[in-house]
Amino acid sequence: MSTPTSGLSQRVLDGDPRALARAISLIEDETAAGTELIRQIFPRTGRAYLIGMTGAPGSGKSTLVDRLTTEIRKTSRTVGIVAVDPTSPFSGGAILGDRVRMQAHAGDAGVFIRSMATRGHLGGLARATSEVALVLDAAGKDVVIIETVGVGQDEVDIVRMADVSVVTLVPGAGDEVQALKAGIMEIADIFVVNKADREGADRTVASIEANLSLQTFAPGEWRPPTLKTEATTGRGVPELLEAIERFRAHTTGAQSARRRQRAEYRLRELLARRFIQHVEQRVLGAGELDRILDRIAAKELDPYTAVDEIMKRAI
Ligand SMILES: Nc1nc2c(ncn2[C@@H]2O[C@H](COP(=O)(O)OP(=O)(O)OP(=O)(O)O)[C@@H](O)[C@H]2O)c(=O)[nH]1
Ligand SMILES: [Mg+2]
Repeated sequence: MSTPTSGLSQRVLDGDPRALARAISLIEDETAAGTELIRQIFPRTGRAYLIGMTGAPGSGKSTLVDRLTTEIRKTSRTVGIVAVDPTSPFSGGAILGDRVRMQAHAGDAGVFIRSMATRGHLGGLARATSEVALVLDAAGKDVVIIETVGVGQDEVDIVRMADVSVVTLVPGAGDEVQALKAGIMEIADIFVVNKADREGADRTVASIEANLSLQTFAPGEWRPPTLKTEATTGRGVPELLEAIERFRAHTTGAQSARRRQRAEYRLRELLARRFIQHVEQRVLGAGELDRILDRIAAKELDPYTAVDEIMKRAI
């Protein structure tokens, strides 16, 4: 193929870090070249193991990801990291912070780190993140870690796309267990109480366990373990990697179903987006959407009737 990205795709497949950075920017900016790139690399994806790491802001996710990466590198496997920067629209502090915290791997060619701002991805952050994960996968990274703050639906969707979801809490977070999005609690495959050097770690573990005991697990079904870590010193991190490996072994049979689910989610999301784009660009006339909205606001039109009419014209 002689599309402009094919050279780039090849360099991505070769694992060239500059090409990776460029490819990720194309995806982040939602360009046609980014889409073309995904098309080209897609057949070469599916080898990487995706670890989703989520939890409250400041709970130590980045520090933990850094330590976990060190642990994974001991087994010579390569690692790609995507840190989704939750807060700052201008990417200042948090991203800089991630860089500093993950500096241990700065000179390691087996590790690629990228931060992504949430800006510009309204509703599409999960898609952009999953596409970045595809790029790192295609580039041959054995493990891809996605770090995101567990605050919203987008984040739940991101972590749902991973092969394993790790949820991080901190001591004194008895209330936080309640406060954390129910969705996040439900998707956890492994719980981590980080900052275990602090007072109250055991109480937090107990409150997670109490929460888990309300659920029933079928015989042979995975019951999320709760581990204590101290990311700053690395204590408990080998055990975290062990738990991840245990989960992986336990779910090899179910992995393809989980990935199929992921593919379904992606397909539906993409289809919905394309359809809405089609309606906006080809079906509705200029300013028509606004006029429909005005009529809905004025209660002259209900949204169901509006959608029925648009559907009739679109199909
Ligand atoms: N005492 C203690 N501090 C920790 C531990 N792990 C991380 N920290 C500190 O907690 C702060 C936040 O750590 P980060 O790794 O940036 O946390 P994060 O969850 O990635 O933060 P955001 O991405 O901003 O949500 C830093 O100052 C870390 O040094 C720990 O085990 N014990
Ligand atoms: Mg972080």
